Amino acid sequence: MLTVYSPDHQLHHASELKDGKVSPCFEMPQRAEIVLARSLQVGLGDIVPPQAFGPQHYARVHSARYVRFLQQAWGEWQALGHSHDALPLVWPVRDLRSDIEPEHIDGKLGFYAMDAGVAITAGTWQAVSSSANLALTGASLLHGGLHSAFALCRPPGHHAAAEYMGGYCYLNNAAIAAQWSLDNGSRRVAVLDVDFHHGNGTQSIFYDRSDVLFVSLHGDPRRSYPYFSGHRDETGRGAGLGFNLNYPLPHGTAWDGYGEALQHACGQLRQYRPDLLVVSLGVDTYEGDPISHFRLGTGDFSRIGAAIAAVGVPTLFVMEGGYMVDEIGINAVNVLQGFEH
Ligand code: Q9C
Ligand code: ZN
Repeated sequence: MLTVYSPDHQLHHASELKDGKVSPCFEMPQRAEIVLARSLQVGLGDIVPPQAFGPQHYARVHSARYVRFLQQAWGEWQALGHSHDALPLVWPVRDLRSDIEPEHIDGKLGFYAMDAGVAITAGTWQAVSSSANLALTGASLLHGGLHSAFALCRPPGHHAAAEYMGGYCYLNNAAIAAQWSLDNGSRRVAVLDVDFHHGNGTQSIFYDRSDVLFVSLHGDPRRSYPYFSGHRDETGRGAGLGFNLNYPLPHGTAWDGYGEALQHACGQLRQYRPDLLVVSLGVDTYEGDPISHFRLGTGDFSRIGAAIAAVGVPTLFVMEGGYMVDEIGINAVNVLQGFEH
């Protein structure tokens, strides 16, 4: 399988708050480098660079002002004399006003964020736009006739919605690729999200639509991030009713429970008969993951790939989470090899 990769991701290496201290994000540059190294080691296939797409493609699923904010935030932050990461720290929850975009960067950061896990740094825009371009390049390669491709995206994307970032995600790479495919002749696209965390951003972007089926397996939001979405009763709205399927799974889920839910999910995907399947590929379902609590073993990732292959449609894999850095390469590439065999 072909891998789309760019070293630009290294320009984003941010900090987050952990245990009352500022420390490097779990979402760190080594993640993508280790996946790339594993892809090369097993001879997965060619490594190709992204084509230059632009903000107009991101604005098909994000608002234009949000894309502009991402592009300009570091400059605004720097203009105030700051040199360390820009972190959102205030949010318009419940009855606070969210109809007026603040002018001050501190206000804008909170306005366009769902949590504090999305620092903006000097290289963030370059890294996130490049990450989106990897997914877009993958979509265009499949449009050209390839049966599968792997976009080694970093930063990840599935927590980012039309107008907010969150959970290490800025631009929703999977959603941008799905939309590009619809804009270029696909009639139905499905997104299967196997990251440990619910893909709230992707769900939100396509919630009212029947041309994108969103299916997600994840830790039950009663105990797991993002806490405020991912319940089973979120099934879509209006024309989108029935085109959003959540499989919240209990703490400690291992292959028995996971495989059963995945089989069911893949049955739904097959019935939908999409022209393209986009897989939000997180491997933070691994038993050794430092911030998640499923118990999948390394071999189980090959089974995920085989189950996805059985859906039988052109498939674009888009990298999302996975924080056990030592094993992230083996686990991610096992999915891709499981798909191919
Ligand atoms: N103590 C993705 O997997 N919360 N994002 C971390 C750590 C945020 C995960 C808390 C988790 C976001 C793409
Ligand atoms: Zn995750």
